[in-house]
Amino acid sequence: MQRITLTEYLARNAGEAALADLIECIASACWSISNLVNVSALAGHQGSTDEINPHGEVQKPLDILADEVFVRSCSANANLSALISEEVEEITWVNPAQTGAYVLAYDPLDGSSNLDVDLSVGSIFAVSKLRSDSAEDVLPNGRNLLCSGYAIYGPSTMLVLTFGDQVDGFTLDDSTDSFVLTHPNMKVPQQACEFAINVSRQRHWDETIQSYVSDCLKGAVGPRQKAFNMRWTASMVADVHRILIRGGVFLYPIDAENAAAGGKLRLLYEAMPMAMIVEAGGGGATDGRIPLIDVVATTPHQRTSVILGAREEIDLIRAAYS
Ligand code: P6P
Repeated sequence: MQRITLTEYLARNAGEAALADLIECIASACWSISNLVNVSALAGHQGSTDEINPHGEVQKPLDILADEVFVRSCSANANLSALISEEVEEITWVNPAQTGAYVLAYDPLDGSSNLDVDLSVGSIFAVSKLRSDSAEDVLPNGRNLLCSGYAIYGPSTMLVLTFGDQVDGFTLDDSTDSFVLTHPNMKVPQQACEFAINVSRQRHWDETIQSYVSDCLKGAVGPRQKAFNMRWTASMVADVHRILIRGGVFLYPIDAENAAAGGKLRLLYEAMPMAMIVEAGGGGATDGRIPLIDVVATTPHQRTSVILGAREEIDLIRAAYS
């Protein structure tokens, strides 16, 4: 396969030079975070801090450092107006609100509870444009996202991107410190034989999820007439990446325990970017009722039910809900 770097790829596919520049800034942030993750135990960056994030979760040292890396790397982009970070309550304005300027919603280090046990973690991001000069218009609309992507910090560091029509994966080449196209045109297999859900929450699920998972567990003699495997890594990036590589379905539904908060996962910097990616890869993504990219954001840290992956599974679950 011809060696195509991220820079060469962006020159052909990003459309606007300013967008290509912002994605290069994001890639640079992910490269820095990859290095921080690799040496976290050596640098004393494991364990927890005394800080609490906007969701009442105890912050890991690298949650804070990764957010600082994103701000430092991306604020240099003159076309960027606002940052919406999982780790910061308020929206950060790095330039005045102006029509056409970029808004970056991101989770700087997703799944950080996996850091101390050396499992894969990641960063998730979505780029949109301000629709007016009004700061009130800052919350992205899923149908207008310009670019979504994630970095996964695992045995290799990868950057996976979409502009909406296809999904392309890049692997960090440590010998040149550049991202190289290794997974062009990633597709979610239409049929699944693997589901990802935190089964310890089973007693809180609604009837639809209870019966969906129960039918999967009945295997070849059950209504699905095939055996299912199960995976749960407690790192959305790792679960979604696996689904893009070998298929499956990921579920973090709203349930009786998290319903008051609106669910567990956050819309703007977890659900929506992953929904754009999975849909661009031929899969589906829903909150159970409507496509996730149609869920309207009213607050920066809004939560949602997330069900995404193989198109066949999503259609089945949506039909069951309706
Ligand atoms: P639980 C990580 O904290 C995260 O936001 C996602 O990456 C992951 O899918 C989920 O929460 C894990 O949640 O309840 O299984 O710990």
